Amino acid sequence: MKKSIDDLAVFGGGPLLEKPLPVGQMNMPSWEGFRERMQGILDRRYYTNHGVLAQEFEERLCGILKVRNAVTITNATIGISLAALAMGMKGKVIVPAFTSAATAQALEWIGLEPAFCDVNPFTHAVSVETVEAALERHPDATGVLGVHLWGNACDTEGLGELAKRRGLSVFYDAAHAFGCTHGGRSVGTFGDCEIFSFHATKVLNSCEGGCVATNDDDLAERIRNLRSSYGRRRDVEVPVNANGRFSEFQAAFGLLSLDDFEANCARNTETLERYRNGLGEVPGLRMILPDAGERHNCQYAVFEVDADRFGIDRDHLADILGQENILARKCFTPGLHRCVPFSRVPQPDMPVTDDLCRKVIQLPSGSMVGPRETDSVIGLVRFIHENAQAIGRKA
Ligand code: T4K
Repeated sequence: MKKSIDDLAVFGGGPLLEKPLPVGQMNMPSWEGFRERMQGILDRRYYTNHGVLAQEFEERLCGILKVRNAVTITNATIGISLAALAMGMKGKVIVPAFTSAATAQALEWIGLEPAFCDVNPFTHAVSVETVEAALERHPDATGVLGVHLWGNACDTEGLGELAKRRGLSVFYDAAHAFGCTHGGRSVGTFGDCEIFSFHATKVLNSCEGGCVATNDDDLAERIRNLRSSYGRRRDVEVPVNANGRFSEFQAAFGLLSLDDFEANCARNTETLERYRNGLGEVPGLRMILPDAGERHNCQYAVFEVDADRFGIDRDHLADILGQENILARKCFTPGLHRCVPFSRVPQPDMPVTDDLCRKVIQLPSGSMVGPRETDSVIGLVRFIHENAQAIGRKA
């Protein structure tokens, strides 16, 4: 650990860690399991088109999510696009400005207009109030795409009631929330459908990949028909044909990742607990905790940095950590209302989103982050806080 601020890499010292420590899960299967699954694919000479592994994966997903249909898709971005197409959405869709660019861009790709709303400062997610405020600006909106940020579900009851009252469709970007519950009920069963991501940085990893979960059989069938001519159960009419196929290689990786899922969640839970014990009381840091009493994948270690109380601002903190090979992520900067192509038209103020874009930092977690690495990050963040004034003077 650093003895003085002169030891910080940002001032010319050696980095704390030898190799970069990324944010994200990076859960990899065992070589033996991988080889066995790959051999099966080569033996069958069947690589894609909703093969036996994709079918097995979908069945297991349905069991875990407690949902009738889990339609696997190339990735979550394509999943959102195909789901919205299959739902027959038109015109404007209310979507939070504080989320991954993929959420809104998936709508833009299919000609829908993302109409941004602000988020709740405590949960970072959309709420009935923030959606209602956006509906005042966009009374012609036809639907709401909520995002279960950091694995904590939105107020699905409130949003469901609002949607019913206003005749809106509601669906959810659940890219962060695989294996989580809300009120004891599995995420994957809310709204018209929910879309998960199985990117390498997510707790369930099929390299790239995702699925659309829904209890609406007709909607699922339209998504299957959109996804590919293979894997359909019934032939139903869809507006255009797409390719959102999920390959056997993705399914193999996903199945192996499912085998490790419980252990990965347990490790994540320990890491978050360690961060909470080590950083929970540091002035100017607020940790975003998993919702109490819910099942949670605990995949994200997310904090808000209050520059005045912590001593330096989030950007400076991320820069110092980066030089020490701790790759913290500044989420999701800038807000989507300030990003091209959306910023080309006048956008309303999103004060909470703008504030979070200045404050929110994601610290490393996942399979590359054991107790030793977590303690290194904690020790360094505490050191930076304790020496913030001196660092500020020297910078
Ligand atoms: N909705 C939400 C709310 C989302 O957060 C996302 C994606 C989506 C929708 C769309 O889901 P997908 O269409 O991707 O299924 C990353 C991820 O690519 C993306 O999945 C994620 N959210 C987004 C927030 O972050 P990048 O491009 O900034 O990260 P990337 O891929 O460069 O990886 C981050 C770090 O991990 C790097 O330091 C390198 C390291 N890494 C990455 C990969 C892929 C590895 O060490 N090994 C690897 O295999 O977007």
